[in-house]
Amino acid sequence: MKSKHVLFLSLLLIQMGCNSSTIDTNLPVDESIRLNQIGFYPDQQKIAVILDHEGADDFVIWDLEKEDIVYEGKIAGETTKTLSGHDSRIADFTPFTQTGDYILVLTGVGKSYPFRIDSHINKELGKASIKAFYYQRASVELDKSHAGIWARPLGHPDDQVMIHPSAVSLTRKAGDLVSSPKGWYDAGDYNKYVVNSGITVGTLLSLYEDYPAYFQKFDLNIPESGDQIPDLLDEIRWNLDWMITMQDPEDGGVYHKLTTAKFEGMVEPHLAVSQRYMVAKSTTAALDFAAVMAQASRVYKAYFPEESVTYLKAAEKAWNWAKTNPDVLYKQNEMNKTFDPDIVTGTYGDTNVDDERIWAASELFVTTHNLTYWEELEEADQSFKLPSWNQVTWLGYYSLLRHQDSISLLPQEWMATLKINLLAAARTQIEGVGSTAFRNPMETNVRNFIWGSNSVAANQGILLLYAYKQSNEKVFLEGALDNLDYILGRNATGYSYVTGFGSKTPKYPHHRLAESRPDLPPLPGFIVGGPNPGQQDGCTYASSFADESYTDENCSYASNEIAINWNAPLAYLANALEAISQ
Ligand code: G3I
Ligand code: 9MR
Repeated sequence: MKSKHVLFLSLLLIQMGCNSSTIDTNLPVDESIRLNQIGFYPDQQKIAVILDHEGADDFVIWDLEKEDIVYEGKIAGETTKTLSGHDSRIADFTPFTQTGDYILVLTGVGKSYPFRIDSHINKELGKASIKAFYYQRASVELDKSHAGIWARPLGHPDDQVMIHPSAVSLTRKAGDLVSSPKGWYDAGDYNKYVVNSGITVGTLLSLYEDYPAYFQKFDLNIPESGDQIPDLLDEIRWNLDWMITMQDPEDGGVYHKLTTAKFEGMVEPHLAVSQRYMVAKSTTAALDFAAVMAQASRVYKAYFPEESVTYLKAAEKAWNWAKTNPDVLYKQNEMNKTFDPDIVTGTYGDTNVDDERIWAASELFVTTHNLTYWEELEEADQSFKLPSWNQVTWLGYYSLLRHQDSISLLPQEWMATLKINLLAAARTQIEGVGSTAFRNPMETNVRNFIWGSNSVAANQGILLLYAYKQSNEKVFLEGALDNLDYILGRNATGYSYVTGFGSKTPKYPHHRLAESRPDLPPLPGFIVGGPNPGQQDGCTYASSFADESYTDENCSYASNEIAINWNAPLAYLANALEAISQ
């Protein structure tokens, strides 16, 4: 240890009134200091939450390179209670703006995990959150040059997918084989579900549409890197190539999912070889498909004009199918009474298709300007609803707002209402944040803690970024940063919930790709589901409080699984913040 460092620690210990012989000069990390474990932008807010430790009021920021104190601060006086009853106070060091690597030292207590202040603080996270999709690719070998230690043989060619009796049509009998390769594995399991792919692709395409310039030079080191197309669009195409095969070419209907009958074991993809099935068409799948294909049609037009036409035709065909089949819901339990074999994998069942219809109509309208689609929207519910796989209204409305200049034929009043509702929801989102224990929109309502709650945090961040874009009010940008701070460590468990990003990160995610290779660190860049008091997996949790209902155990699919629809909003949040900060 450098002599200056020893001197600092000695001075600190004297200042703390401690006997240096009773304290190790390597101060321990104290987990009651909760902060973003990646770090902060120089000119933005920087706060840590300190739990308990009454009487410890002083803190310093210690520069790890200079080995020096660079900032001294006092913890704010007001105390808030966490859900489980801890006292929470705030250490605010926003005025400190110097780039570098630091720890926060709470005098007399201990130090925080390290963090960085940097004008590109979320760049690597942003990339990794999209590279994660490459790791989820089906039907392809991942080679060393792109996947490094996570290289693996080809799994799930999906060129012999069996038509399940629930999916029979005039031209496809039960037992027929069809080809439906590529796509991303949905989550910790290896199945592919159209509904969940829908919101995932929609969120990623919107990220591109919102910040196209940022993605022009954005190298993901994927096999397509170096071609004429932005890497983000190359990666999304891997899934679009699969999605388009989920449409029955005969009638335009879209199968709900491509799946094994039961979940596979915790084995590598090339060893997970059970028969895969095309299962039941559904209205939700058709409309989500229509929305995605309509959006893809305009996004890829400049790069692949022919595919752009194909995408739009596919979208219109799916839309028309949904028109004549408006309420074909996916009900797995009922289906299993009629058809063999039983299908017991993810359901993504949804009893309301109004939001899927709004999303599809919005995307089709933006792409075609055809007033038929506007007619579907004219009377539609315009109230704000945070996007999730079963609530996609605002994926469509975000698109309408993004393209408001090119769709000026819509009644101004109707568009104005959308904007008003967006801003009001964003304001509600940040209202009360100041009195929550972790200074976060998540904690303003205990109902935010559902299965996949971390994606609620990310989607809240997206809402706030749209509000920021529409209004330029900095308070919304700050709210979005609060959401990312929450995800990366300023929360009730002290985890940074993204694998490989931060000091205390998930090591045992419910993720077959990772669990089947326990010799390797978990694949990086994946956000886990997060606190979920439902605890439906029956694993052992250390706490039953909503915001602490998380366990870093392989068994915990209800709190520690990964999923594409959770990574997409993380990717949006991290990359949009980078794009905005450039
Ligand atoms: O709709 C009700 C709502 O009315 C109620 O207030 C709320 C209270 O918790 O529950 C809501 O239902 C929940 C539903 O998600 C919608 O959010 C269910 O309790 C909850 O069990 C359900 O969890 C879903 C889970 O599958 C089980 O079906 C998750 O959203 C969904 O992300 C997850 O997805 C799985 C796939 O099936 C398979 N692949 C992995 C993937 C991730 O775990
Ligand atoms: O591994 C499955 C995970 O991807 C799903 O999200 C979860 C809920 O549908 O189910 C997991 O599979 C479990 C199954 O439901 C019950 N038996 C144990 C399986 C995990 O080991």
